[in-house]
Amino acid sequence: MFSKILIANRGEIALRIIRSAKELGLKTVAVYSESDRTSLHAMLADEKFCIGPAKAQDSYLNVPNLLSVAEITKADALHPGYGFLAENARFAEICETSGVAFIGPPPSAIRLMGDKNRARQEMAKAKLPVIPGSDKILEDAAEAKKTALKIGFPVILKAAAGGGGKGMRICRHAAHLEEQFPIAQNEAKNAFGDPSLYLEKYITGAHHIEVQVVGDKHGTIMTFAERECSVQRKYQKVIEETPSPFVDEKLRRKMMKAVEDAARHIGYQSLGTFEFLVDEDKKFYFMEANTRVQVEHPITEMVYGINLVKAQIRAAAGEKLNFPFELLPRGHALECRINAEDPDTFAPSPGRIEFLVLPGGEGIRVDSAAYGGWQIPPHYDSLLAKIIAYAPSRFLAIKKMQTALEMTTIVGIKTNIPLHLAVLANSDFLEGKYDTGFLEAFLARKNGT
Ligand code: MV4
Repeated sequence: MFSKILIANRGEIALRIIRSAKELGLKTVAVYSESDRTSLHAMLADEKFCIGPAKAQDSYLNVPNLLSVAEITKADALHPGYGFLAENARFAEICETSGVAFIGPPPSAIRLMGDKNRARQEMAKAKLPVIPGSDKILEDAAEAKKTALKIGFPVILKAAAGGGGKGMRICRHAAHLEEQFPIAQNEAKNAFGDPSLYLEKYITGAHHIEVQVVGDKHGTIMTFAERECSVQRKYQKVIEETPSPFVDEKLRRKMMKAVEDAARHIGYQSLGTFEFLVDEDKKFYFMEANTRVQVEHPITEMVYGINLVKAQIRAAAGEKLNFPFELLPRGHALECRINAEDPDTFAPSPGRIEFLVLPGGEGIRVDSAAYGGWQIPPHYDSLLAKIIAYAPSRFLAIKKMQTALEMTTIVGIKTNIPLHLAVLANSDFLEGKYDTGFLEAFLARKNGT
């Protein structure tokens, strides 16, 4: 096992990692930017180092500074969390060659999955169903049109270097596609430094369903029951739940087995998430795989009664994955992402938290780095807290979440709690009848458009 972990992140995920490291008996090193001096992650680690100015490019993404801190503190491992450098294959390589274990999959796996088009081709070879589309990078608009006419409209243009919805374009007919192609190419080049685009059939009314996997260095692969992530706005997840009200036992087994086989095919190690679209006929299609811990991992932890970050650290240290009980999901878990934002306009709402009361009690888990009196810096994402509710049934988990949200008090900034309460009171949501089109339609109705 390692002796000291450097946490190359901030916010709730940094605390999440510090907690797990402490439970494993490991020392922790926090890094923080000049605007994060008063952040909890810096206060709760055993050691802390300022690594640069507020801008992430100068601090949390500053590789030389991170490696200097690892060297000074003699940290033998680095946990990247999510975002920042978590899916940077080059960074993972640099860590390894500097003698610091990167807590994540091997650089080759990060690189493969980071190229969304290559990942798609490789997963098709591993017998995962993929969405019909181009089998290579599209050279120009004419080639895109030819491919689209073959598979039929609507289609979606995706950036090979993108992922998570960034730089995507839905095109409903040929003229639209020809017009959007150069714009999307330019956008991809500006955002990711790579203009490469591929194309897929656009699936309407689908569910966004993902399967958690964890692998060790001895060839053990474990998969977990799905997370339903269809409640999204602008490709940002808002509410996640497990199990999905849409997935039956037969589909669940099929998806878990398919992911297990695919992960084994590429020799996957560490935590990972395979994202799928599931259509109305319950056919599932691989979309992309994430090679990091995800924001929504706690709902899986709740229904399985395990700690995925501890498993991730132990696997990175070369331990064989074993749990002292059979891994079977029980009950139902929901996560609401509480953002510091205006619930109507979605504009970020940084500022000072004047007064804070977070919920608690049996079955409620709160992952947050917020505290009363904390000044939220405006430089980072707006995730303020994750409220996770666990109960024996979906109905009871929703009731518990509603109660928790009502008993939360955040003064000084705006949050999206009113939006969560409105969704949880919606009859379609309560009946479990929602897909990827749900939130957009819900918001349009709410605003009377
Ligand atoms: C799609 C899709 C339909 N067809 N691809 C969004 C996030 C990224 N991981 C992939 N995403 C999607 N890709 C094809 N071929 C639907 C989504 C999607 C979505 C689209 C519109 C509104 C909400 C959505 C929520 C989840 C996924």
